[in-house]
Amino acid sequence: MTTVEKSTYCRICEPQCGLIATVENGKLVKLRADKDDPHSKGFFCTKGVAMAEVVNDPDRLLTPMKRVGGPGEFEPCSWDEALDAIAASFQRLRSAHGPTSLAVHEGNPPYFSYAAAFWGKNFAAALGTPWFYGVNSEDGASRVAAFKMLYGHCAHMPIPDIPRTDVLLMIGANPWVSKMSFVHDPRVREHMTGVVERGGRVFVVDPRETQTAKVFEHVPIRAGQDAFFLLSLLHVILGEDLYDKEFVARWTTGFEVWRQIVKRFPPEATSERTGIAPEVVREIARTIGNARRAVVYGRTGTCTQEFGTLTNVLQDFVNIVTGNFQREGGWLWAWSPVETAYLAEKLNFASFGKVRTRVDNLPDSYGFLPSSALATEILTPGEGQIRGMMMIGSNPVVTGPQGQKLTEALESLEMFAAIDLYMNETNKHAHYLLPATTMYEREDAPIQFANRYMRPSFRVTDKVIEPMGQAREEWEVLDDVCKRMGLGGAHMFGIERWFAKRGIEMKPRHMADLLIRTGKGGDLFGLRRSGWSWKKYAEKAPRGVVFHEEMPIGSVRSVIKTKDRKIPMADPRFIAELERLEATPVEIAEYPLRMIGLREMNSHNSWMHNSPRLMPDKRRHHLHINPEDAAVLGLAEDDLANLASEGGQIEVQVTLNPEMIRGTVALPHGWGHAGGWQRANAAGGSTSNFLASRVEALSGISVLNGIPVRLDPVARSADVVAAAEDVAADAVAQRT
Ligand SMILES: Nc1nc2c(c(=O)[nH]1)N[C@H]1C(S)=C(S)[C@@H](COP(=O)(O)OP(=O)(O)OC[C@H]3O[C@@H](n4cnc5c(=O)[nH]c(N)nc54)[C@H](O)[C@@H]3O)O[C@H]1N2
Ligand SMILES: Nc1nc2c(c(=O)[nH]1)N[C@H]1C(S)=C(S)[C@@H](COP(=O)(O)OP(=O)(O)OC[C@H]3O[C@@H](n4cnc5c(=O)[nH]c(N)nc54)[C@H](O)[C@@H]3O)O[C@H]1N2
Ligand code: SF4
Ligand SMILES: [Mo]
Repeated sequence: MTTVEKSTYCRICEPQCGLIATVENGKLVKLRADKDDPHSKGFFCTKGVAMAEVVNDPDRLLTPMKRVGGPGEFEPCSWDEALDAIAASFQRLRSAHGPTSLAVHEGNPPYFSYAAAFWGKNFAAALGTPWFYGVNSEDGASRVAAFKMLYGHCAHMPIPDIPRTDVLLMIGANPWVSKMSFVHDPRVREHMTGVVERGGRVFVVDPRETQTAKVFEHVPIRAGQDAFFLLSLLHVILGEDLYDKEFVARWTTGFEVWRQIVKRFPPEATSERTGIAPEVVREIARTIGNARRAVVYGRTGTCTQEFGTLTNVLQDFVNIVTGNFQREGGWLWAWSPVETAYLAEKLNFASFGKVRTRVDNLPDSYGFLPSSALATEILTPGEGQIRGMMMIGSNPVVTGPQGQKLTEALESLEMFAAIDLYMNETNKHAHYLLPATTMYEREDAPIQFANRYMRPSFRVTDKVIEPMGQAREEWEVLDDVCKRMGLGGAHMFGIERWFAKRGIEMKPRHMADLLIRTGKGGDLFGLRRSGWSWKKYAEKAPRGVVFHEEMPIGSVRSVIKTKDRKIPMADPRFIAELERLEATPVEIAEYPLRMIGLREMNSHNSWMHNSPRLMPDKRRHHLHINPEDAAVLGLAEDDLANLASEGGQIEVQVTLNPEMIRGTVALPHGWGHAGGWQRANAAGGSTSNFLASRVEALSGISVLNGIPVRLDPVARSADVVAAAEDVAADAVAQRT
């Protein structure tokens, strides 16, 4: 038996922890933390280690499959048969109805492969369709919209300089579980506790007393009311002259408009909506305003909500008016050894509103159209109706809104092909399933993420094992389909496709090496002796390089790319959203509770639930509810209840959780499986997003947090009801 250990890195979530893979006779048998990795220094999590179970999962898709019956009824077929059929059908649709009859949908996991991330986009360009969909609409679309409107660009995003800040206001993020997002650093816990150790403060604004909130100062807030909290924060900062007048005068326009607006929002006027006491708001505002260095950071909790864009804008306003902008300890545009953001900006990849959906007129964001538009676009006749689709590693029936309606649309497609590790709840409706390699069966480099490292780092990895079964990399499959369609290959530009037809082609590795060598850390093809190339990383620094322990800071001017090089604070779209916010009622009588999500340590969106390590037999899906709310409804631990919103209805099992603020319930997403993953299917649960039906029109983001819901116990025996009434009476007695 031959056993080898190989250094590689995890690409499940954003920290990209260094791991050691143990390979026995060509089989990946174990993954463990790598304490010698200079970037992660031994940090890892259970999901990273459990990935070995996914790689070897007997339920994994390892041969191409062809649909032979109803949804989920497939039989193995050859690659040639599958690719020929897909290419012929796409070609037929393209000739008969034009390229806009085709669409591509890319999920989150393939975005973690640099080749799949770029070639997905290339594929759509080669087909000639503008319909490139993705899950950014369930993730960061509103943040992208806010950045685009404020700074004129979004490919290069600001990150919080936590290692050097004195005050961190974290809103709607839970890095103790998520490990942080839109910023990469495995050591984020240390950076955050470091703030407090240096005598600073960390506030965590969240409707739930999360794992992160427990470690720092928790500020409970009613779901979806963050904009009001931020307006009051700005009221105090501006009213008490705690802002940076010089910065505001030099770099912004429209400040005066907001100075007037926020006067209307003293903390006393918003506390009923937010649930935050006025003195708490004042305390946070003064702490930020008086700090030498402070930063506000929000993530999915404030992105995927009814006023996602406005909330993101207001978060940034706090960073802007306090001058904590492109300076130490503030909101920073990271230095990067590889300038992917520059390229993305130049090629207009990271666009916002460049394309709009045909029927609902929703914008693309970061180049991705919103999943919520898919069903309508497939079902509505007319020019540009989607008839053929390529789906690359996504599961919008579970992870996007109104999945129960999407299935019908998917069944009506003339050609639906999907590249995935599994048959999931979405691609079970496909005509062809194509097996993808996992991250350990391909080379990689974090090219697409390089601009967001908290401590600028870079590395490459070779594949750790050969592709399992007949699995292929996404880019190869996409390229092959294009070739079979006579398009030359999956390339962005006509000239590249022209050369490809003549055998001269840019492969992912060529592109990667070009980006590496011409970036700030690159060897400029020999001109910079100390610089790096792919080969040099692989040979001289297989665990990677940390370029800077402390982030170098560029100029303010370099990151504001609006025409007049100022931040337009009074963009009419912000003002219109504020009006809409003020006109929105707090309570909807029929739906008295608000539902939010709950990202679990041992789940990763919808795709890791088949791992025995992550999904032991006893693990269950629960709706988390404050015990007092439960008592009032007559619900006890593990009771079943109907959970309904204006978008749908599901059955849930409740768990009483005092971490929940009253009036807000939390349901983990990604459950309710019915795919080809046996353990995941057996785990039960229900799909939270069947209840999600609203979309924020400004950015196209789905509203997944703060959804108005009602909860009703399912009919139960008289005994149980009587007992529940006693509990409710006790709870009421205790309160009065
Ligand atoms: N274990 C695990 N880790 C993951 C993932 C996973 O599925 N599992 N997914 C990865 C992905 S794809 C992403 S994008 C990142 C996301 O990274 P994060 O955004 O940090 O992840 P969440 O845990 O969803 O944090 C959102 C927080 O917002 C809170 N929240 C909900 N509604 C509101 C609200 O109205 N106001 C406020 N202020 N807070 C609210 C929630 O209670 C929650 O604590 O995580 C990544 N990491
Ligand atoms: N209610 C609610 N809904 C949410 C969220 C939330 O917080 N609350 N979070 C949202 C967020 S932030 C995100 S990013 C989305 C994710 O949404 P999606 O990307 O749609 O879902 P995932 O579960 O991440 O995985 C999709 C598919 O990718 C496959 N896959 C895994 N690895 C690979 C690979 O290497 N190659 C290929 N081709 N396929 C692979 C998996 O088998 C799975 O079928 O979910 C969103 N949905
Ligand atoms: S934290 Fe994320 S990147 Fe690190 S091991 Fe866990 S899943 Fe992988
Ligand atoms: Mo995400």
